[in-house]
Parts: sequence; structure tokens; C-alpha cells
Amino acid sequence: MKETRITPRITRGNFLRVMGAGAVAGSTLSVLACQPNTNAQQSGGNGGGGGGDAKKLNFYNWSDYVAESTVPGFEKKFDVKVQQDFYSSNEELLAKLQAGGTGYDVIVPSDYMVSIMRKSDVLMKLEKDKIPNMKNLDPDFKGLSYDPNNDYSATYQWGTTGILYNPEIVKGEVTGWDVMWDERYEGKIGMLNDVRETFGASLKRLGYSLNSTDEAELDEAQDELEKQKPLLRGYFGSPEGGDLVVGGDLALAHVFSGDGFSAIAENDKLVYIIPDQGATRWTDNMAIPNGAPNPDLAHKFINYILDAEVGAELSNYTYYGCPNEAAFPMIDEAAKNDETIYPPPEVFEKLEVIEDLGEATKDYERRFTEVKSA
Ligand code: N2P
Repeated sequence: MKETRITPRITRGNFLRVMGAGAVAGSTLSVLACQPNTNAQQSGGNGGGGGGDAKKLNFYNWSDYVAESTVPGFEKKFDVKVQQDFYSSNEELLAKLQAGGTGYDVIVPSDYMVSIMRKSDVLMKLEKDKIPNMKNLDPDFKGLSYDPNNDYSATYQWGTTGILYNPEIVKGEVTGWDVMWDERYEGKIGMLNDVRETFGASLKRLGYSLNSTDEAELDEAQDELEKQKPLLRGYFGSPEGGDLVVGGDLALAHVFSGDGFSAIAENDKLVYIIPDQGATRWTDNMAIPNGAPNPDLAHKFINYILDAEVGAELSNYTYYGCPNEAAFPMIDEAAKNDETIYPPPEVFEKLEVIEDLGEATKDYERRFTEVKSA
């Protein structure tokens, strides 16, 4: 159930710009782990803190998550500038917002994080009359449990989290999560520096829900992550993991599907799989934080992304799932037929969406800190 992509995409270049590693086991990379993983892409902005420039949109997004044409198209259409900063996990995004004064206009949290952010009152209610293109979204991506009326969010892209590997190094058929614990690949395995994703992988490998709050199951998942840790090169952001597999430093990386596919576009021998035991299916969403300096432009941007043509270009570039029904006819055939982008029902049913676990979130965080500092 792999497959490669036909359309090559422009390479993402230097992984330093989005380095998201927390605890890195490999010595040569440990210095890089200290690099900040947000980085202004354009000069002239402060990535936050400034306010009110009607001609500037501050966009805080996951790395590698816009088409080449997306931002320039918006700048041209509205005669404005877009300042982009990047994050590599939902928790990093939340921490940044909770620290206050970030000055962002549009952010892109995943499902469970929209729920956490709504409860923490960090999101602005959308003025839906300013987003007529909301009608373009597939009904399957509207009214989801984390925001039943789309009062705070509009779907951006969706995808899965799985394993990218190099079959020239990894022997035999790879079907499940066990390979990420295989001693033969010691020092060549990278896991995501992402609490819910990495605990999720460990829980799914053990046959449990990735939303488990059962202490015994979580103890077991934590023990397994502690056993795995000496085998790891480190915990990375997803695009970095992909780049390290392309560069040959890693044999296996835990990645978001689109980052796997963009690595495959650079080396078509690489393979992305959705593990047999199941994995994460996530939905990312555009939202406007409270205190955004330019909410008017933020609404224009959200509406622009939901345009059919803009949406098609976005998904044709990112190789993520397209939630825009009006855009779907313009999605590349190769992508539409790729079962790792649009999984068949028997795979889809093994996927789980990360849920907001309320207080138990802290338990996950404490445990992940323990794993990383073990
Ligand atoms: C894009 C990251 C996708 C977001 N590089 C995962 N939720």
C-alpha cells in the first residue's frame, strides 16, 4: 500500500530552517537540536508582536505546507505581504500562543488542538459571512466534533502519520510499527518529536487506542518508548525526518504522509507505509487567534485558501488529502489513485483521530518528558 508520486516537487532544501528536534541521540545532530524551529521566511516582519499593518498577514503554519503559488498568489491578489513562521507540532503552536503577544493572524492547528484552543479561549470566532468559500468544503470536513458549527475553524488539509523507509537499508517487507524498534537499524531510526504522535505509535503497536487513558496501557507504551530510545538517532520534526532519510542518515522515519511523499519525490526508491496496526488520521484547520492584528485580512486569507483552484494547487503540491470538494476534480489523478493519500476503507477504518483528552493530556506530556530525559 505504498506508492510513489509521479509529480516531482521542488525540494525543500535545508532542514535547519525548521529543525524541530527535542532530544537527539546522535552526536552530530545534537547541536542542531538547539536551533529554534521557527524562522521568518521573509524579511520586513517580526513574526509577531507588531500589530495592525493592514497590508501584512502573519501566517504561522506547519513547515512545508503551502504550494509555491499559494502565498505569492494571495499577495498579488490583495496587494499585501505575508510573513510566514513555522512550527512542527501542535504543542509548540499552543505554547507560542499561550506565551502571548505572538501577533499571528492565521494558524493551522490539528483537530484535537482546535478543541484545546477553544477551551483555552485563544481562538477568535470566525465571521462566516466573510468566508463564502466555506461552501466549497466537503461536508465530511465540516461540523467535526472539535468544532461542530465551524465557528472557529475551516479545514486546511488532512493526512496520516506513518513510516518512511529506505528499502536499500531496511530488509524484508515492512508492514507495522515493530520495525521502529528493530535493533538492526540502531542509530538510523527517527521518531517524531511530538507527544501524541509518538505515544500514539507506541500504543497502536501494542494494539491499544492512541487515545488511551488507561494507566496500565500508558505504562506499557512508555516502557516500550524507553526501550526504543537507545535505538534512535533522535526525535525530529516531520520534514527533517524525511530529509534525513533522503540524505541516508536515517533508514526509517516517523513522518506525516506528505513529508513522506515529498521525500519519495526526491528518491523514488523510498517507501511510505501506513502501519498495519493502525495510525493517526488528522485534519488540520485554519483559525484566527484572539488578538490577531489583522483579522480582516485573516478572513480574506482563509476564504482564498478555500477557493477551488487555490485549494487544488495546494493539495497537488503538498500531496495531502484535499478537503475541498470544489477543488477535487482538479486534483492530480496520480494523487487520487494513491492509496496512501486516500486510503481504501479497510485501511481507513484502522486510522484513529487524536482526541482532546482533557486533564490526561498532562499525563502524556509528563510521560514523554520522562522518555526524552531517560
Ligand atoms: C506538514 C505537516 C502536516 C501537519 N509538513 C500534520 N498535522
